[in-house]
Amino acid sequence: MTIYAALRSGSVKIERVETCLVDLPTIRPHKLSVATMASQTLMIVRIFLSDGIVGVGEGTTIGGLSYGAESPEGMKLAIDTYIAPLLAGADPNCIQLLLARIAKVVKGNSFAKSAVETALLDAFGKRHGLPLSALLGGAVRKRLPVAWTLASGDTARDIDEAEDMLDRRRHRVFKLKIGVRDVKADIQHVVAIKAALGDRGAVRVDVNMAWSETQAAWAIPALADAGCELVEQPVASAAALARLTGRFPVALMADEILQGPASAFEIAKVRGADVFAIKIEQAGGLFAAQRVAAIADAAGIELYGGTMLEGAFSTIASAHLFSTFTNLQWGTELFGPLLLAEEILKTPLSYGDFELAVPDGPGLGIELDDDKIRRFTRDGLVTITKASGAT
Ligand code: MUC
Ligand code: MG
Repeated sequence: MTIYAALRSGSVKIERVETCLVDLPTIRPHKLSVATMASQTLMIVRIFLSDGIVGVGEGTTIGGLSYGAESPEGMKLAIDTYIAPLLAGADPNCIQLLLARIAKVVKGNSFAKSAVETALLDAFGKRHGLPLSALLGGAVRKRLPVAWTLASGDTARDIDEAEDMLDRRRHRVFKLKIGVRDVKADIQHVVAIKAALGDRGAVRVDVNMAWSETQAAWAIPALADAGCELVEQPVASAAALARLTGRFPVALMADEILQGPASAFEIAKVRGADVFAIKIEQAGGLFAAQRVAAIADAAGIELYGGTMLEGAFSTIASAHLFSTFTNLQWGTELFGPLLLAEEILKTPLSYGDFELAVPDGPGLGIELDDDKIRRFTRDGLVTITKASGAT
């Protein structure tokens, strides 16, 4: 008998797994150096248990395959074809055992795995009447500061948007997406926005790897002079980011190069960044993201709660995790649901006073609006009901 036999022994079983792709329009085009987004696709996974409980998880990326190696379509395929058959018939309480089983059979596919892990944790929390944060060790804060990304592609429009956010007390930290224009134009864009906002709004930039090392070395001092406080992933390579770190009076943050605990360890060994952007999907799930944060803490690297421009489910899964971090020096950017023009929850999330309230109900503590999801679902549901050899 293998260790996986325990997966068959519990009284509650996973009955079936459903996935769907939900296409939602954004409130305005969102312009990054890697893609311009007019819509966002959420890959929603639902795990149905024999006791009637349903766990929900989400996989999301940016611009199909423009940002990274996984697309929503690919996540759906990985779950339908390879992961769901490992879950069907198994005991949903054995989460670590299930994750180990999946890891053995499915290499990579971090985003798909994160969605499944979220759904398992949501179901577990619902059954035991505990919020997800409690399953991760317990919250140290109930509300999280949330930055907003200015990425309309137009300086004047970005300033108007920031003013509106300040007036409504929604956000006072602004991340500017740069790297599409030439470097001088990007610097002028940052200077103009910071000058308009003054001390009322903090300004950070995300270059999404668009610069060479020499462009970055030239631009970062000018950004610091303009009052920019953080530069996110200016260059593509970890080695170049490490060489740039510590040279300028501005913090440098790792995002794309941070692909789970092993990469976190490599970066931490050479103190190759001042800050880590923790993203649950990029890390390979909530537990892996927790390990990334532990490595950062041990290395004296500061933490930021990142987003893959996720919808409500991954946003709230991330919020539960970030609420447990003792150190969260740079706050979060969990604004993804606010970029979407359609509400998919029965009760919308609570943003206000520059923060997001972390729900305190069981599991994720949020409820999907099934009618809405049906309206925006792309190509129907896939249901896996048959157990395959998961022992
Ligand atoms: C990224 O690269 O950080 C986060 C905010 C945003 O606008 O894009 C994302 C991805
Ligand atoms: Mg980034």
